[in-house]
Amino acid sequence: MTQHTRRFLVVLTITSVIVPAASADKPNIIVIMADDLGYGDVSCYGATALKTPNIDRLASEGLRFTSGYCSASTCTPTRFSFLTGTYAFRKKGTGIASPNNPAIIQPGTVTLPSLLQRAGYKTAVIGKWHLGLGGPTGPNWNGQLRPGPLEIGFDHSFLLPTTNDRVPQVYVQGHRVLGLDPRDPLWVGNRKPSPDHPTGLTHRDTLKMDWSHGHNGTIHNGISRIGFYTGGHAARFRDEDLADEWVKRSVKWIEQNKANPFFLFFSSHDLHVPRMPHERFHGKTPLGFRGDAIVQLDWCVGELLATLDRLKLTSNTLVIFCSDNGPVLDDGYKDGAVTKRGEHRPAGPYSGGKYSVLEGGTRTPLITRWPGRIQPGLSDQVVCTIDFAASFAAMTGVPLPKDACLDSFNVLAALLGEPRAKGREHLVQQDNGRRGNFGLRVGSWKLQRHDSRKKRNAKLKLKTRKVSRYAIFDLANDPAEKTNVAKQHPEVAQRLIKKLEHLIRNKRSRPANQGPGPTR
Ligand code: NG6
Ligand code: CA
Repeated sequence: MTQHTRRFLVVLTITSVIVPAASADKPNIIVIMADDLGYGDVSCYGATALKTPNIDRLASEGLRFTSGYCSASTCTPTRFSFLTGTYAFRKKGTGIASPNNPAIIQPGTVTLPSLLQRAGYKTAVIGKWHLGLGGPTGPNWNGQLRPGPLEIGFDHSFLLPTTNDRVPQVYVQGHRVLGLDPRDPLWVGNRKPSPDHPTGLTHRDTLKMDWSHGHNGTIHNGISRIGFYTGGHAARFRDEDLADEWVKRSVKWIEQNKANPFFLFFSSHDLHVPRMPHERFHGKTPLGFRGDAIVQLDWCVGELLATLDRLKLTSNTLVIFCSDNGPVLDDGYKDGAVTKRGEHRPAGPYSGGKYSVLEGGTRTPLITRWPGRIQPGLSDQVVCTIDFAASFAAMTGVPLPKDACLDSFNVLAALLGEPRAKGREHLVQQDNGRRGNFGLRVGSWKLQRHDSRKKRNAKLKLKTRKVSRYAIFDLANDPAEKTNVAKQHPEVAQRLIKKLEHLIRNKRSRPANQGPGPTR
């Protein structure tokens, strides 16, 4: 051993003694996940038709990623991957969840919140769930709604069970529908419960917001939904009050848990349909309710940041802002999103959006802020919401079990913007997971794989485009994925195809022997 190495080892030992598992390694964590928010939908990512001062504040005080991703271009698979650290396409039944969907993540699964519980965190999810509730027969709406978030690592949950365009419009607190009167039981189903049950088809002229496709089942609050329900009247909420309620509940929970390290998953419903923000936001943008819902989302971010300031938690809290999939304009209601779009580009420079494996489907705003620890700036490293599990486990010193979080990479250094830190080398992007469409990003290359099962597509009445099964794009010169360059770069195409097929078939992409410390 040279003198130099010896000295280095001594320094290393002393340092590890002097710097214990410091509280700085267990900051509070708030993940704010927007719903259907596109890359170009907020002003710090280039939107000019509206202003998002609070999200912009996060960006100016933190690190704004230009290659921040969610793993799927619909909600349920992204949320599944975010919580389990495993690609949703590996597990059946992870497509968009229906109103009576049983719990998708089974008790005993290692999840992001269960890892943080092991690190001593108090954990909560407040907002949209959309990952199913209850055992194999589905949710028992009038009884105990378990398993659910409390069985997979959350200490506290206050939920909208699915999405608000699906029935029912009630809150689920812990294992119960909040405020349910047992004399008026809640029934939820996918068939009209009686011939005279009013729906968006039979009572279309009474609606305060008309539907454009689907969404013509039971009417509540002047809006018809996907599916049917009766009863539970005392428990029903108004769409306009969702954001206020979740902010109120979150502030209270933060106040109650400020003495511990805490993890809050603030799962906004904005800007998913039906876009019905609180009346005070109506008309705040020229973009109609879709824009107004973005302003409401920004308000929520502002309230959470103000709460951290007020409780003096700002410097010890890592805040991450992200989205669950890319943008969509008409997602089933005539809410003005299409007619009032003007020059606004919801996906920024990218093509595609929600439901698509083009960049617009999964490349979304992603910002990390931790004052004093994260240097404000811009990062072009590839990071994904699926990586939070392995990254937070590494940050808080919790070992990652070998057979858990199969596709979650420890990109903590990149999330914190450490010098020369690297993000992912590769990322698989999926749509809703049923049609076999995938994207693969490796460096500035992008591979698209399109399902060739035309018959099945026809059955689903999906518009079939004439596309080749595989196409490659050079994102550095062609961010909009307009020109397939597979012919010019056959060897790259082959390499990417091999890589994607391997990543799909191999059942995991995180090496089983990944030790602590940053790995790609
Ligand atoms: C689709 C719905 C869409 C939306 C989506 C889920 C129709 C025609 N479309 O099936 O409106 O609810 O599911 O969105 O019903 S997500 O963001 O929660 O994945
Ligand atoms: Ca969504």
